[in-house]
Formats: sequence, C-alpha cells, structure tokens
Amino acid sequence: MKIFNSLTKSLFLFSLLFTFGFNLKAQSADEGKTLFTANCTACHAINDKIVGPALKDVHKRREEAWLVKWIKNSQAMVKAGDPVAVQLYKENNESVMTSFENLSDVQVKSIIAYIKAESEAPAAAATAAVPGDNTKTKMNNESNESLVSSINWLLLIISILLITVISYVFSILNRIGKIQGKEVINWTSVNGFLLLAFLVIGLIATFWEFAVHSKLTVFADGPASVHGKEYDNMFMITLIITGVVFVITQILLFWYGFKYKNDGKRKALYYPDNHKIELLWTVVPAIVLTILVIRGLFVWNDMMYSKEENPRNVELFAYQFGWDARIAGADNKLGAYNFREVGKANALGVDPKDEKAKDDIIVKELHLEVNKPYHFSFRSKDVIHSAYFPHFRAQMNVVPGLPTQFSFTPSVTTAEMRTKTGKPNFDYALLCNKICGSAHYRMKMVIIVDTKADYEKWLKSQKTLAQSTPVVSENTVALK
Ligand code: HEC
Ligand SMILES: [Cu+2]
Repeated sequence: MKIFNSLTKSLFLFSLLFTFGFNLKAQSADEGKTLFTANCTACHAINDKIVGPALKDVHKRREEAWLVKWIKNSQAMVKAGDPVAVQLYKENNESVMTSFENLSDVQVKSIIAYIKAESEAPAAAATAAVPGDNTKTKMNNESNESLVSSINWLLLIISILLITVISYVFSILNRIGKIQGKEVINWTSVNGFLLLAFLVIGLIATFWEFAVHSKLTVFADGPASVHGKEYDNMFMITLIITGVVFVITQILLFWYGFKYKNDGKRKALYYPDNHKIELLWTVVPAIVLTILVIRGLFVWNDMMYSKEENPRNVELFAYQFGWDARIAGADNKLGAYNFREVGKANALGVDPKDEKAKDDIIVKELHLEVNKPYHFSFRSKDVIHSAYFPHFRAQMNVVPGLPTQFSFTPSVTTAEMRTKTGKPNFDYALLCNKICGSAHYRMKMVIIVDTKADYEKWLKSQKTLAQSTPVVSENTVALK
C-alpha cells in the first residue's frame, strides 16, 4: 500500500507540475515570475525536483548574497570550493546549472522574491500561474485524474491477484491428474479457447483505442498547415490499408489456432508450397507498398522543396533545454552567426557587425502570420535535437554544425483553432523530438499564428538586434 500511496502522490505532483509547465505563457507584470519562467523552469519547479532541486524555501536555506552569486555562476562557486556549493553539486550528481551572468543583481533578486512568494503561498496556490477562473476546474480535473489513475492501479493489482489464483487452481488440477494417472485438463483445448479469447479481446481493444484515444491526438485537431492536408491523407490511406491487412491476418492466425487445436485424432497435412499463393502474397504487397512509397516521395518533395516565392525566413536555435527563434526582420535576410560569439548576452552567436543581422528579431514566443509561407532554418548549440511542430505536420532534426531546413505555410490561426477544437487555452507548440538530455521534455516554444493585422502589431512591439545590441568579443572573425 505504501508503493500505491507514493504512486498516486507522485502522479498528483506530476499533474501539478504539468499544469505549471503548461502555463509558461501566462505573462504577468511580475518581473521575477517572467524571468523565472523564461530561464529556470527547464530545470526547476517550486515544489518538485526536476533537474535541479525544488526551490521552495530556498531563501530560508541560503543567504540572499549567496543565492545571487550562485544563480549568476554556480560553477565558479563550485570551482572556488565554496563548501555549500560543492556539496549541492555532488548531491545533484554533478549536473551543471546554467550560469546567468547576463541577469542583473536586481533581476536575480526579483527571481528570489518570486520564489519566496511562491514558497509562502499555500500548497494549492502552486497552480497560481493558471490565470483567472479555470483554477478551480483545473484542480478538480487533477483530483479526478488522480482518482482515475488510483482506480486503474487497483484494477491492475486485482487482475494480477486473479491470474495468480487461477494459475494455482490449474497447477492443483494438474497434480490431481498426475496422481490419478489421467488428464484432468485438456491443455490444447484450453489454449485453443485462449487464442480465440485473445483474438476477440484484442480486436475490441484495438477498435476501442481508435474510437477513444484518437480524439486525444493532434490528428483529431486537424492539420494547421497547407501541406498538412496531403500529409494527413497519406497517413489515413496507409493506416486503412495496413489496418485491413492487420484485421484479416489476426483473424486467420487465431481462428486457425483455435479451429485446428489438436484433438488427438488428426495428423497435420504436409503441404510444402504453392507457387500461386507465394506469387500472390509477394506481388500484391510489393505493388501496394511501391504505390505508397512513391506517393510518399512526391508528398515529401512537395513539402521539402516548397515552390512558394519569397518565404519569410526564421531561424530556430535549439539548446539544452529550450528554443530561441530569430526572425529575419525587414530585409528578410538572417544575419551571419559564429559559434565563437555564443555566450553571455549573445546566446545565438549572431554577428552584430553584419548589416543583415541588425534588423533580426530574437523571440522566446514565435508569432507567425497565417497563409504566409515560412522557411525555417535550424541550428543547434549543443546536441542533436529535433524540431517538431505536431499541428503543422512538420519535423526536422537539428544537428550541431549541420544546417537543416523546412518550409511550411500556417493555414489556421490560433484563435480559429481554439474555436474549432473548443479548447480556450489551445496553443501551437514547437517541441523537441529527440531524447536530448534530462530536461528534454521541457523543450517547448509556444507558437502563435496571427492574422496579418495582429502579426504586424506584434512585430512592431519587438526589439531588433540593433535596438538591443549584443556584446561582441574583439578577436572574432564572423563567418559569412
Ligand atoms: C540546466 C538546468 C538548470 C537551470 C536552467 C537552472 N538551474 Fe538552478 N540548479 C540546477 C541544478 C542541477 C542544481 C543543483 C546544483 C548543481 O548540480 O549544480 C541547481 C541549484 C539551484 C539552486 C540551489 C538550490 C538549493 O537547494 O540550494 C538555486 C537557488 C537555483 N538552482 C536557482 C536557479 C534559478 C533562479 C534559475 C533560473 C534563473 C536556475 N536555477 C536555472 C539546474 C538548473
Ligand atoms: Cu532537445
């Protein structure tokens, strides 16, 4: 029961964490909160350990001055031999916390103030990030969810007990049979019926999966890009063809196992081969697969080599653990970059001396204009990531030192999608689809698809690089 308890508890905490993470977007006037959300939630939560420890009451554990120093550069403290820092580092399996030297003391203090406020808020307020009225329903959903999962665990335990009891009964019957010298149970017949039961339960479960869970997938929301319709079509055709084959072969497999279970009287027929049948089941799948693959090639080529003229250029920069987006600005040309520039105030290593870079705009939440073709180029700072935009039906690997690209045209605005799906909090997301490290699952950037007017309004409110001047080192020669 102890395991059971801690399981439900951790499930509950997990769902809290999930809501917390999901509201990354909830902006507020509180600077500390904004900074915390942008910089720290990849590895920290107030009440839970993620990559780094839970930060609840950290202001009670440590001096403020120590905290400021730690947050700005924890590794420097570890290397300098600060005993608390060294111990903390060891306790956390020597995982390195990112340094935040670009944050000012005031900013770091505002983060600490936010952590303090969150620590003092009652436990339920951990979801305070949820704006407005839906706090209550969120909490209800969570307790409902944890109830449902408790029931599921209970069912699992009952099934295991049941199976154990049944297998005991069978082994007792078996022993009785041995003592009496005759077979009490006809095992081939039992197995035959089990095969039949497996077939029926398995097929019902398969259809139930499709009926119930397919509503929860991104396919149910429909595609949000122009090429997405073709992509979904292809997916459905493949699914239907393989689905029909699956159902037929499963029925044959298990039905034959049942029908020809050994009754002790019959002898198996020796039937080495039949050229007609062999030919049929080789040629038919070969033709079907060839058609599917060739169609796939055409769709892929259409997606990859977009014929749209003058797509808008956006660069997506992946790092452990997050995304930055760089919009090409008024000239629609991305400025040069150089990995040697990556650091402190210039996280993307953009060459600020390059004329083309001056109007580039770096954002943490990407806005796109609806029905406008986009060309994305991808860059990674550290390991292989994968840019995954499920609703736009797009995905591309992001490989250090190897530029990759993808083009698509968003076709449904965020507002339209919210109405269509009936989810008022719906947001498009860019996710990472490569297990790239401990906080991989937190790599998420919100994407907003705007109407032309909204997009232009948003764009005006953003700062270009020239307006925010990143720091450059003296001895760097930018790559053009
Ligand atoms: C890449 C992951 C990562 C990010 C991002 C990160 N941290 Fe950490 N943090 C850690 C780890 C890991 C530790 C544990 C010590 C260690 O291993 O270095 C830690 C420890 C801490 C501690 C000490 C906790 C204690 O119990 O004393 C504080 C405070 C802290 N982080 C604050 C922050 C703040 C504030 C931010 C955002 C500005 C942040 N961290 C961003 C990974 C991270
Ligand atoms: Cu990743």
